[in-house]
Amino acid sequence: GDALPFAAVDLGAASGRVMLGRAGGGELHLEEVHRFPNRPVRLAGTLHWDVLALYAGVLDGLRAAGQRAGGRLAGVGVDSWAVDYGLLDASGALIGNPVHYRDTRTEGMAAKLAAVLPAAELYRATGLQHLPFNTVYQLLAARGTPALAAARRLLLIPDLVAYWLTGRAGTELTNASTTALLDPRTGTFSRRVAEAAGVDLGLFPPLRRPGDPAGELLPAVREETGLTGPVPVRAVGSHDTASAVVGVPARDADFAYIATGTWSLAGVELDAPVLTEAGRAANFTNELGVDGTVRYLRNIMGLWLLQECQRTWAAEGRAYELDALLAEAAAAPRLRSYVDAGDPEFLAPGRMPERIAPAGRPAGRPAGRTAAETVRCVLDSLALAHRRAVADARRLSGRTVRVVHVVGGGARNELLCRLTADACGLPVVAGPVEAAALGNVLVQARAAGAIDGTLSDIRSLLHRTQSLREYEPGGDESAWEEAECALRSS
Ligand code: LFR
Repeated sequence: GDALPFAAVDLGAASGRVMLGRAGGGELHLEEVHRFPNRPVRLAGTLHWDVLALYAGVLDGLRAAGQRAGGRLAGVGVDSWAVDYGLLDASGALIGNPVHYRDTRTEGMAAKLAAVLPAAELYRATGLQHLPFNTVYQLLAARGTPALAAARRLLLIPDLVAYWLTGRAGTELTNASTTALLDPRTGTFSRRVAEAAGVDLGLFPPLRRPGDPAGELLPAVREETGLTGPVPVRAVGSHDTASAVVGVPARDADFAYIATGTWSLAGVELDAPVLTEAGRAANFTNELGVDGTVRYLRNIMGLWLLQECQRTWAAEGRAYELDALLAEAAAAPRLRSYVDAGDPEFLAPGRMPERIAPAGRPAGRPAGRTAAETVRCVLDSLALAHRRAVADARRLSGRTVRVVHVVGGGARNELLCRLTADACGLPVVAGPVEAAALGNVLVQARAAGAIDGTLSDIRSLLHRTQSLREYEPGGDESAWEEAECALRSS
């Protein structure tokens, strides 16, 4: 058939966007129709998401998408970062602003849960990498608060946005798998974990899978956005990383991926979870993907390190132009200093250049001083962490990896891609930058019948239609190996 227009709402930690994707008849085309900042707000000591500002951005974006598409859309899908949620009261109203996963309220919660459910058992039950902000720890921190007491429903962020658009509530599966309350083998909630954490599973509306219907735009929403006719909303991989992995333009099965943005999510796609103790020790996660797949990966701090440096410099009146900084960083010698880009020490916002410098002296090397040296330190550190995650993913899963796909915002960072190829000793295929939005559109398009096929057919379509860039590994891999050893023993 002909290509149909779908809107993909893709909310990232730094910005939200609404993309118009046209898919069908062998075609795939994506354009950005609206982008808006996502600015967290610290209020009364707690870091929040400004979720109504985000929702306003979504409405503006849907209006823009409708205008581009002649007033009619064949569907809407919503994805965002994972883990976080809003609470609704008995009338369906939002109770307070959702708390940001970088807030410190979860400090000490892992130990508290481990006292009733040992970490090894939690891992066997949920397969999730230990991250201090996993939903289960947030709910433990919220225990006994008036907000949680008044709550009748809990909606993960993309489900909350979809609820406002449609009036229908559901819990999308790929994102539910990031709560540390879901059993990845069965795709159902774990009563045992919920009981140990004192979580009322009744707060979660029924699970739905990517591709499932999720209602239609409410008449009031259509009016506000100028859209005509019924507009179906469909569940997609509502965890942005799940959509981004759909958007990997792989040609065969032997690939690793790194979904880059605020985070780097580096790993492989599997048919079944790997719940081994070795995987737990290596801090590998089993998140659920589209079509029954498992995203076996590690969370690495990602471009957050760079974004936060820039924010600090700008606040100090030294706003640098990113391209100039990157050019200077590219000319700097490699691996002069590096840090462990997986270290939770970098999780909280603030004073990032300072926090990066003191730790960046393994083996007695000097820390970066200029902004460009700091940037170089960050990118070398990310490449090192990518190398380690790809190697661990191979080792722990037994998967063959012949190529590394870098998708998301980092795919346009040439230095990062080149260093990643060098560090991994593997070719890197970079792009698409908007992999999450593409994955969102493609899952909708398939559910709507505009395209068909398996994930691998979808990926061939991506490979044919998207512009990609290849980086062959160069330089001496042993320098990376040495740095990795130095980091491990520091
Ligand atoms: C990336 C991401 C990661 C998740 C982190 C926090 O945008 O969704 O996958 O671990 O944000 O939600």
